[in-house]
Amino acid sequence: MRIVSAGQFQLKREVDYGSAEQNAIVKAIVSAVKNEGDAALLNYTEQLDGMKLAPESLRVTEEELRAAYEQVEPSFVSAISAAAENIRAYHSRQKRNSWMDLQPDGSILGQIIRPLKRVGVYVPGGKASYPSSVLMNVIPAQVAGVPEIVMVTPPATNGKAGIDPYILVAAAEAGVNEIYRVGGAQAIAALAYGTESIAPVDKICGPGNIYVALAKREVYGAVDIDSIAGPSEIAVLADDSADPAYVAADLLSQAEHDEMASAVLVTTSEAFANACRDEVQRQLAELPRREIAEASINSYGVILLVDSIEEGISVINQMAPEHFELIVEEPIAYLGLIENAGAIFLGPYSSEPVGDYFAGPNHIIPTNGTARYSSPVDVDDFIKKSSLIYYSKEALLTNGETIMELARREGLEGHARAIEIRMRKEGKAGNE
Ligand code: HSO
Ligand code: ZN
Repeated sequence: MRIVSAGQFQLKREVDYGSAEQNAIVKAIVSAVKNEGDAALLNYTEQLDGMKLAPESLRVTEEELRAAYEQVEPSFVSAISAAAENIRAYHSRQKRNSWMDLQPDGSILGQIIRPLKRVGVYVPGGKASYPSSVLMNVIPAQVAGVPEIVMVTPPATNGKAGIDPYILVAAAEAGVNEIYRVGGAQAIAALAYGTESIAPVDKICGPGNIYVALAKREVYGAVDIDSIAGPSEIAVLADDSADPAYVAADLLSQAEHDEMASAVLVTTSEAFANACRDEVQRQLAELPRREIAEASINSYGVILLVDSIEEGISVINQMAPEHFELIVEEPIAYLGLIENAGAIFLGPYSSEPVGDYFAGPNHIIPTNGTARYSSPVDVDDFIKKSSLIYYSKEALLTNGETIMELARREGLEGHARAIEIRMRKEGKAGNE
């Protein structure tokens, strides 16, 4: 890991918009499924996933779910259910209530909160097919009150025939209502437009490969989509009270996700910087996913030296990292200074995987600097709001002239007259 002074550092990775060819393929798949429904969906599933399915076999049955429970260790079932419970408890705190305010003039203003009716969650079939991410997408929707949560996933996970039983168990524990064995752009199109076998949804979320990402962009507007997550990022700000072995382990925990993941250490101590750098090398040598982690550390790993913790936080605020660990003597004292970070982990025991799996907050968090203006996935992503206006006669008569003034300023006489006709009737005509 390079050690540099904080001044010259800039982390920006390109977002992948796909090649012209990939975009063309996705457009063709999406429009075929939109126009031909199941026929195209099954065709692409045979062509691209090598699985010939009948429409009746698209949906995963209760029996298959029960069988999945037999195929996983009981310790996994209890771990995933404990995690689900924490995630549910945390997200329950985010629930919003509808509200109504009764005004003195008898009118009522309010906001009505409703869950989306039907949500689709995409679960990829490759290396990054994580049961924990199933929980993180599904539970907020469920807590929001979404009655129909649909999961789609390719008919084979990780090259093995069938859907990974760990994914199925996570889906069942999270409370998914329907599961279909379809993946890729064709699955996204089916969710967006519906087919004979899959009813259309209101929103699609969940990670996927470039074809899935492009398909989500393609169908956006017909449905809502989540934001497209980039490679994982961790930034640690530590002083020399921290244990270099802990910090190195945390940096590697994200580096192992992806060759393009980024792990950054910011520190006030040169001795600590050296110790961490050496420790990263030592631990890398022993890591099963060494190749990925090493590529990430070599390209995007860096140690930045700063003069003070305050300066370190200002570097962090500029980066707006997905995950930020603050491991200094009194981390709470600095909390007020942290402006841009998707998730904040304080102190030596809040290692990032605690958040990835278990504590309760969501692990789908804005990347690539977007924590400057956006937030982790939460219950709000699965609700919509309606404004409510009930104006009493008194309220209209009191405010009618003002409303007409604004309407006429905009040259919208029809608007003004809609008010005026009521004022007249009540004997309060405006300027004749
Ligand atoms: N750290 C990842 C989430 C994850 N970690 C899933 C383990 N499994 C999000 O950046
Ligand atoms: Zn992770």
